[in-house]
Amino acid sequence: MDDQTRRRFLQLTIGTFAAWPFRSAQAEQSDQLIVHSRVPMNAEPPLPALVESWITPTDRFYIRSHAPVPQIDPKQYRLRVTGLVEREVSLSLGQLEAYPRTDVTATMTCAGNRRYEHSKISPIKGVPWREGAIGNAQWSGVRLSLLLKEAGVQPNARHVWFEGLDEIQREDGVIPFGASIPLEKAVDDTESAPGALVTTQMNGEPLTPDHGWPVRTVVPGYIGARSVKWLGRIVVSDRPSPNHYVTLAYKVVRQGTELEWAEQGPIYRYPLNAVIAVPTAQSTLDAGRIKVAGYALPPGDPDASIARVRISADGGNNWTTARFTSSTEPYCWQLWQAELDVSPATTELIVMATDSEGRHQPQRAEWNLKGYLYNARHRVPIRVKAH
Ligand SMILES: Nc1nc2c(c(=O)[nH]1)N[C@H]1C(S)=C(S)[C@@H](COP(=O)(O)O)O[C@H]1N2
Ligand SMILES: [Mo]
Repeated sequence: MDDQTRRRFLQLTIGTFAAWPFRSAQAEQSDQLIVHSRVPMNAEPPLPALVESWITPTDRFYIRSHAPVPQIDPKQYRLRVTGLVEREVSLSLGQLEAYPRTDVTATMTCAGNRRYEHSKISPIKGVPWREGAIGNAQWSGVRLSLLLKEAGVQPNARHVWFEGLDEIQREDGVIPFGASIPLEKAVDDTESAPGALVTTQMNGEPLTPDHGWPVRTVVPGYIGARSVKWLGRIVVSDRPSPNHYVTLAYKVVRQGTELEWAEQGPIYRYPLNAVIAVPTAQSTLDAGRIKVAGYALPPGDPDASIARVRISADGGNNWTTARFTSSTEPYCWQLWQAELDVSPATTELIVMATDSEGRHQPQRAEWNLKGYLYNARHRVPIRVKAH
């Protein structure tokens, strides 16, 4: 452990003991994770473990929850589809599972992934995510479009709201987590990816409590906040959800004036991103040829993919093209590796991804008040010893 890791570990351990009486089965799941808070659970995997496999094992998948996992009785559970529909639908778990199923592999990432780096520009409140608030899983469930067809959408419908069964304590009372997506996205199905999936399984197993058991939405291409866990209700509406996490949180604002909050729309898609996972920051390496590995995320745009990932060991003067070690699937990250030479003069590695539309990862990310969507070229400081 280096000093930074040790300090972090101590902080986290203290956090654990403070939350000890509330420790539950959820905690065991996080053995593989760096825990930012236990109640609610917020945790991410260390980077080298994250890029070991294209599909992220569930016990290495980041967890981002705003409140403790709600207690749900599977026998009493009903998923309701209501609002601007011809007929309200209310489904037990058994009824939901009887619908035709769709499998999709999709990457989920928190809008706050890499917030820690944003915070170095100017401090930001919120979970200090490193680069691990991202994972790629196989999700299985029922296409949202199928449930909407079943309910019959009225002509003036424009948005679909998702409401969780969790109870988030806020100054103005207790609210569930909520999200909404445009109706066009809800029905934007392709053969390989649904616009949105009402999911009951992750990586071939029932969802775990931390990841939304028994039912969550998964919205490929959108920030994680639009994939609502512990889903209780789907509401079809002529407007976006009035839930706090749509009307206020998850917006890119810089000053935070009331006018700015009102003017900015909710974030939906995530941007192009790439991160170096190996070597980790502050590593000491021998001079010569080294292996570099990481992930690259195409933007959550139905037509985009990753075209190129390049690494520089000299501040961006020379670039080495990485090779992909995973396949190209829509709305999925790609893992990559590169070999390059370093010398005692090398102080930093930089990655830059380019997408199929020719867009590069930016040199700098524009700071914003909540620290969302940080996607600047990832820079990893290293030390290189002479032979
Ligand atoms: N009900 C509910 N759904 C939620 C959240 C939550 O706190 N409550 N967090 C959201 C956020 S911000 C993210 S990034 C993803 C994280 O999903 P995961 O914990 O399965 O990784 O869930 C989203 N869905
Ligand atoms: Mo998130």
